[in-house]
Amino acid sequence: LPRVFSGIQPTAGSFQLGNYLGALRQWVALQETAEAFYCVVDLHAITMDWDPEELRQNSLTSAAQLLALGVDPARSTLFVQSHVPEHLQLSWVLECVARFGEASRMTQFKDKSQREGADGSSVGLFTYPVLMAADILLYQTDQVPVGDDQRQHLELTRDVATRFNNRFGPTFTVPSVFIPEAGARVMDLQTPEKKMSKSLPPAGCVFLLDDPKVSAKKIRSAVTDTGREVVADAANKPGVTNLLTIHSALSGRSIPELEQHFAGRGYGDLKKELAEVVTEFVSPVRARTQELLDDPAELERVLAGGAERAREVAAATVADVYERTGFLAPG
Ligand code: AQP
Repeated sequence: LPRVFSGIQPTAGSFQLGNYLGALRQWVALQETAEAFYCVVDLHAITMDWDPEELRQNSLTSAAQLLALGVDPARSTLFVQSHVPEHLQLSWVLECVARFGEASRMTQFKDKSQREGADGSSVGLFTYPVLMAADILLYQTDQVPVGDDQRQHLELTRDVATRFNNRFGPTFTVPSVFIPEAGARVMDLQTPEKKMSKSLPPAGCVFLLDDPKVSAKKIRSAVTDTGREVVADAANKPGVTNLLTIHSALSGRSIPELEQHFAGRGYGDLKKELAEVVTEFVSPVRARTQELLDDPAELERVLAGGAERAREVAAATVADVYERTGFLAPG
C-alpha cells in the first residue's frame, strides 16, 4: 500500500471549510487505498503568538474533529506531533541540509511575517517548512494530500530529500503532492481573491464548529459582483465561482449541473441553498465532535495508540539518518 502522511495545525480550535475541502476530505478517502499517518501538528502552532491553555484544548478539539469527519483510528494512525519527538530530531538534521536561500523563498513566510516584520518574527516561523519536511520524510511518505497553498513547501521537501539521498545514500522516499481537483483553493467569502484562512477577518471564513446560523449569515453576506447570472467564471466572478465550488464539493453536484439548476435565479437563491448545504454538512460533525470531547479519556487513548505506532516508524528513520550522517551510537 502507498504510504500517506498529512498534518493540520490545531491553531484555531475549529477547522475551516478550506481545510476540509482542500485536505481533510482526501484524508478520509485515502484511508481506503493507503496506509495513512495523520497528525495534529501542534509544534507548528507555536510559530506565532500562542496561549498555552488554548493550545492544549485546541489540540484535543482538532483530534476530535478529525474523528468526527471520518478519520478512522482502526485504519489510520492518528497522533499529535509533540508526542513523537523524532519530528524534532530529524528537523534539526534537515535544517543543516536545507539552504537559507531556499527557505527564504517561501511565500508563506513572506505573508505571515508581514505583521511583525521579518526581524520581529520567530525563527520557528522561518524554519517551519523544514519541520514540515521532517514530518513527511519520517514516514517514508509516498503521497501528501494538501491544499494548493502547500505546493511550494512540498517542493522544498522533495528538494531536501533528494539532496540528502544524493549525499548520504538512499534514505528517504521522495514524496509526491496530492492536490484535489475541486476545492484545492477555497477562497475567502469577503475577499475572494485570497484563500479562505483563519488569519483573515472571520467574516470571510466558515468554521466547521461555528453555529450554522453564524455560517449561514456569513454566506448570505459573501461578496459577489454586480452581475446577476449564477455562472462560474473565476476571472470575472471570483465570489460566485467560489460559492459554486463549495456547493459542488459538498453536494457532489457538478458545476454545470448547478449552473443549470440556478438558471434564471439570482445570487440570493444560491447563497440560501449553499447555507443549507453547509448546515447539513456541519451539523453532524459538530455534534460528534462535542460527544468525543465529553469523553476525553477515549480520545486520549486513541492518540496514545497513534503515537506509539507513529514512533515505531519514525524511530527507524531517525536511527538510519543518525547512522548515515555520522553520529556516534549511544553505548
Ligand atoms: N482556503 C483553502 N483552500 C484549500 N485548502 C486549504 N488549506 C488551508 N486553507 C485552504 C489546507 O488545509 C490544510 C491544513 O493547513 P494548515 O494546518 O497549514 O492550516 P492553515 O493553512 O494554517 O489554515 P489557514 O486557515 O489557512 O491558516 P493560516 O491563516 O494560518 O494560513 C493544508 O493542507 C492546507 O493546504
